[in-house]
Amino acid sequence: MNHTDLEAWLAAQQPAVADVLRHLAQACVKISRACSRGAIAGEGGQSTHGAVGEVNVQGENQQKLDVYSDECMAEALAQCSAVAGWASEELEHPTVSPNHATTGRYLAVFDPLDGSSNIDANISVGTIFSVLPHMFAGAEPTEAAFMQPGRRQVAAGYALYGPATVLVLSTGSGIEFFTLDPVSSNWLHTRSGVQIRTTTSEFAINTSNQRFWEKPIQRYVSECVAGDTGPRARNFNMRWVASMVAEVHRIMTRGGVFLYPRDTKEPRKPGRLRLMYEASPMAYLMEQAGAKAVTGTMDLLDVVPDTLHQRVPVIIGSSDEVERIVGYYTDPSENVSHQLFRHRSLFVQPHP
Ligand code: FDP
Repeated sequence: MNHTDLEAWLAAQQPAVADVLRHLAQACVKISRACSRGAIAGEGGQSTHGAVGEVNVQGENQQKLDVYSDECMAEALAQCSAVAGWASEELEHPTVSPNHATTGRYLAVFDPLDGSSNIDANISVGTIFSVLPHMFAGAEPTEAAFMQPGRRQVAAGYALYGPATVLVLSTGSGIEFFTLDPVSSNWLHTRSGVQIRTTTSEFAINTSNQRFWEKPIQRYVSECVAGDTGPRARNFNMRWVASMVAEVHRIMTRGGVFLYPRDTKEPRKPGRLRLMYEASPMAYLMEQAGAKAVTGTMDLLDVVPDTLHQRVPVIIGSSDEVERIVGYYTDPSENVSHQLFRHRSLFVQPHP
């Protein structure tokens, strides 16, 4: 079967946005190569496998591949004239482009290697990215320039480094899949206009946190687990890869719902996942595929960030299930203290 490639698709996009995506895709090829080489990755005796032995800005153990992936992304974006600056999960503050800070019209935000705590186990990981307009183009971007809700994204995507490397992109007109040809390093266009089915019998959540969940989530999951003996009157299946990109890609291909809700495990944190480079880009892609993405009490794309590394509750996937969960949040009998837990409240602390 003959496939067109990424360049052919980019040629039909807005040229500056296309240029940002081209550079991001090039970085993902390098990261993919390093991931696929596992313990033998690295050059000149410098392995890129294993832990760095330090914690990053998130308070998480940094892997050498996190650092390498971050470098690949920064190197690619520094060469892109459309990008004025970028922010990474791995760095506390944004980076101003060395050459294009006052000319670039866009900002990029990314998690260079999501799910990296899985890398030693050879489980799929990925890169997630978001492209925002630079609202003050002409001036060097400050941290404030990045504080935009996900609704403003002009493009978003992820690369999944699994058995095959897949790139999923949207510029606001639907979802495209590209598959990396490891021989030619070319991204081949493998699916267009992907839509997520509205119904599903598959959910993904880390049930070891069950005792910390809010009541609507307790209700939703217990009803799924009760299966055909409970109020849903049908059986559900559960999946948990513990690698968000892999979970989202499963939902893209066969439907499902993914939940990392607010919990009381660490009350200072309003969720586990980060808004700007995990939740927002994935929410944008979900909506582009006809699915839904919420915190429980509002659409994820409407959350206005307070800080770069802000965390947020995430409930995304097949629309029938997400709407049902939202219904549980609005049901007065569930007694959720929405007002105490708004996104811009005393209970929301900056990272970690
Ligand atoms: P990781 O820390 O390995 O980068 O980004 C956070 C994340 O992975 C997600 O990819 C994943 O869905 C989640 O954490 C896994 O959380 P648990 O450890 O609670 O399973």
